[in-house]
Amino acid sequence: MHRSTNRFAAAALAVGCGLGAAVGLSGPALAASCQLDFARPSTTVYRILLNCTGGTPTSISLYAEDFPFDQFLGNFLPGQLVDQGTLNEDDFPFNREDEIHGQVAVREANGTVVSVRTNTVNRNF
Ligand SMILES: [Ca+2]
Ligand SMILES: [Ca+2]
Repeated sequence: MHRSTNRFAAAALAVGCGLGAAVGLSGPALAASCQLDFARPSTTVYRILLNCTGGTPTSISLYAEDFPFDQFLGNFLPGQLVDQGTLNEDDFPFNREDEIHGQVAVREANGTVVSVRTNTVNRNF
């Protein structure tokens, strides 16, 4: 009985150390960050513009901020076109300003992929 309890404690300790090491490696000074913006090549679509430091963006999940829950809009590639209607997330009953942010998968120089939240773009899409 004691033996299994100790084994569990050791496993928990190992997991705890692993998390600590991961946090240490991606500390504030080295953390990747991404700036989100949209270009409008035509009236019906927008192009996703991502400017990331600390790594290369590989994909982005877009979300619309809607209290109390964020609405998932879909997974996209950097530079991909998105329909205007998708980004116009507050369109009923009033067409209000829309709030879009992204969660980006960024590949760091050492090959590690981290998840980075972008700024929020407030615009009438
Ligand atoms: Ca909203
Ligand atoms: Ca809107």
